[in-house]
Amino acid sequence: MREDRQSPSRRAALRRVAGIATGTLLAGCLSGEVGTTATESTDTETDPATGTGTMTGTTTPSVDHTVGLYTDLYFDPIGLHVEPGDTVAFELVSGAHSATAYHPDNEAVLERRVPQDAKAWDTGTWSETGTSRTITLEAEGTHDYFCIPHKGVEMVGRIVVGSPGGPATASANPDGKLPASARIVSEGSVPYDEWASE
Ligand SMILES: [Cu+2]
Repeated sequence: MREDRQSPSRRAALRRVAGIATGTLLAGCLSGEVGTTATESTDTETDPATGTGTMTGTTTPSVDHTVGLYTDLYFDPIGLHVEPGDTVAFELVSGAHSATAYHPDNEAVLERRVPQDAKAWDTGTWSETGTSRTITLEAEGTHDYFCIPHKGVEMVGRIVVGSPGGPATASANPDGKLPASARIVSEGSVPYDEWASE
């Protein structure tokens, strides 16, 4: 079901907007597992009910990679290669989305598609356009993830941490087509437009 997606030129325009936003709006922080707060942030408030950090200032921990979340229902890049310990900022460009690992502890996950030693990383669903939620990925292998509201319309993504491996490499993602782990490693990043046009 790709009919809802807009033209490449429109997406390119959105991505340019995303680039601007990346430069001006700095990320929130939600590092590692949900409930932890980045220790290097001095302007973070913690909700005592959930322990979830909420960024209130304009500084951010260092971000190694950025993935955009779009109201046309895709992650861009759809495939990303990172090193263990790298941080990835998920930037909400438009709409309301989440980036949620296929980990049995996360909502609506029927099968594990992250390495056995991976934490159940999840940004949660949010709608504050222009803000980011950041995770740190330690567990080496292939991490598939999805958007909670839009998993049913193929809003899925893949991050390879270090070398490919784990259950995501053993079967096709049940919710959407994803680039092979080896390709992600060789290209470093697979843009959504490029992938969708193949
Ligand atoms: Cu979504």
